[in-house]
Amino acid sequence: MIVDTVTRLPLILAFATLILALLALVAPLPLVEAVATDRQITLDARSFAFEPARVNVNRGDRVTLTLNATDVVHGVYVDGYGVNVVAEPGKPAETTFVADRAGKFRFRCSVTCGSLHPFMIGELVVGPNTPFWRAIAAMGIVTLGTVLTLAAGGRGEKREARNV
Ligand SMILES: [Cu+2]
Repeated sequence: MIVDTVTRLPLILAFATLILALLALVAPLPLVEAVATDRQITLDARSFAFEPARVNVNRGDRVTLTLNATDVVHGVYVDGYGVNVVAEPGKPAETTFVADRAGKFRFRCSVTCGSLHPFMIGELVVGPNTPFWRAIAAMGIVTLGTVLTLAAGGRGEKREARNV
């Protein structure tokens, strides 16, 4: 019985590794909310562009968006989030929201500011954040599991050789 367990150890370890790796990939992770941080994003708006035109945050982040109009009155409306803020030149305006949905969201000027106003757009990218760390965790578990499996296999063979 003991010998059985010893010879099966590599198989058991390999199986346990697989289960743990799968868990790391799919298990609900309460840490996600804890990792969320406060983000200060400053958008400079001028006719007819935002600077930066692309904003990256992670899901769960508390985003404080400061709009800075550099020439005329501009606004920023974030699709999908319903966030809208309007700033007069020299008077930055800010709003705070939680980026609770992952994906790409268009943001656009919400004040008709001139001929190219409809093209005054940018993109908010809310990254899911966790898949990267889950992949790293799964890889670590697989590596550790492989090392343990090989070590156990080696020991089992030695034991078998001694028994002969
Ligand atoms: Cu505008």
